[in-house]
Amino acid sequence: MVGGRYWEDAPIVALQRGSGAFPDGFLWGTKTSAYQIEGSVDADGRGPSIWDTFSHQTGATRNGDTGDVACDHYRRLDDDLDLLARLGAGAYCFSIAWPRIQPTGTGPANESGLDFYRRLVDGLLRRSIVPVVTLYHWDLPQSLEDAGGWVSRDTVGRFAEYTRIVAEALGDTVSTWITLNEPWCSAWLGYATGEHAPGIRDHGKAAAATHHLLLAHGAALQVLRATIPSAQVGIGLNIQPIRPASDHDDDRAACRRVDGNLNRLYLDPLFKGRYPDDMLEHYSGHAPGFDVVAAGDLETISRPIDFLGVNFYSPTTVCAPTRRAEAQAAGFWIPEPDHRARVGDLNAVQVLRPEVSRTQMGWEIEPGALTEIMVRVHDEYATLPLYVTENGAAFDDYVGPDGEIRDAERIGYLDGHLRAVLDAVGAGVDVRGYFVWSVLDNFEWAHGYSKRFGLTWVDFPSGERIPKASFAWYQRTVRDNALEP
Ligand code: GCO
Repeated sequence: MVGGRYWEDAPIVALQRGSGAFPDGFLWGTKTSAYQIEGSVDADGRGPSIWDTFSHQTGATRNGDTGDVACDHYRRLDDDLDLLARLGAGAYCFSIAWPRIQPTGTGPANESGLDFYRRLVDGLLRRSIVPVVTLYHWDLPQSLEDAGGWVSRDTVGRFAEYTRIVAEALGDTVSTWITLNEPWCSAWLGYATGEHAPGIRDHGKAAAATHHLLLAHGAALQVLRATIPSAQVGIGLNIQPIRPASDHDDDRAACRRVDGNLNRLYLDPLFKGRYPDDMLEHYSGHAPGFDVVAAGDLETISRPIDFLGVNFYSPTTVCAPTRRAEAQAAGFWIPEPDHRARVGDLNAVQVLRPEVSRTQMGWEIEPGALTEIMVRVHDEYATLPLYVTENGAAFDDYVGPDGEIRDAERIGYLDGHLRAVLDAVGAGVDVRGYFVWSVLDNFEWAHGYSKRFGLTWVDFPSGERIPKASFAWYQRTVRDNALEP
């Protein structure tokens, strides 16, 4: 809308606010991932992953930080399990490090690697916490990357093999499985922008990686169905509303491209069994791109899943690169250097609304956008159960002179997004649970240890854990199955 501010005229998802009470049986949880917390990267036969290699490259991460030690969770497992028990949330989602199970990504299982996860699962069950397993949260064995990584179709077969090993080892005790966490990040941050491991910058490879990741999801789903017939299986996607900075055709076209890359490129194959035509066309000039798609693949990818995991942090607004001046004149802020890397090759520029608060990551805080994306999945794709499998925020936390961490901003963020979940439930979306990212401050990928997302402060040099104010707040929320008024 030329001359106006898009968001002033934007439709607001205004639904009846209820009592703050959640449905009976609502699953409360927290989530972590292996490389971000475990450390002990050489212990008990673990092989190197692409994140070990990448984080040790000069300039790849903030401050040169690596996951070598991280939260030292591998060695502090029992204490962390006690911390989870103290929190009182009924579920905990963690990921399995593939290079602990198969150090080179193929061959027989490394039993001592499996033992760690057996101990973790047993420890959770003894504390009456439901384990939710993510099979892949970005730590591909380095040997597989050396053989082509997700650009190679062979990795799909390797992932199915790994899934079978884990399913056979944990199938008796784990019933909820997430095949992949955020395949968009693996493909586009890993192979297109190079911000993440393996640090490659090639859009054709990122497109091929997208397909192979989705195919790996489909292959793992088949293995899980065959090995654990009663398993509940889903995938975790980082989906979010994308808005145009104005009604101008060029901004709308930019918005559609970003939405295609981030949302439809994953939702369409999973739920409709096809890739969006505009995206196939967009990447047609890039090799190998979607030329890697073979007959039958989309049937494998679109086999029914039991739930969708929604990882949500923020919505995104974009304009066309030719319309930066108009966007600025309309009041948007365009960070310099802009965030174009995030939406590389899409001919779009991310813009920010100056009056909307942001987290320490620079991500706009708009809880209603979570309602919006869940309603969209429900209306446009499928009515299957949804879990918010990640939601949370990094803020500039610090330990006060009295030893307390008063992270009121995080409590506000979580409270707002949980109300957005209730709005989605009120709108008829079957939301079954919510997982906070994260229970501990941890290794935030390329940002190293500079971004703290935890309900618990981690003093990285000593490993000491100090629950923040948000920890106590989440304890109460979980206990009451309701938000405070
Ligand atoms: C992601 C990952 C997590 C992050 C979290 C905060 O979404 O990037 O799943 O590993 O740490 O989302 O950025």
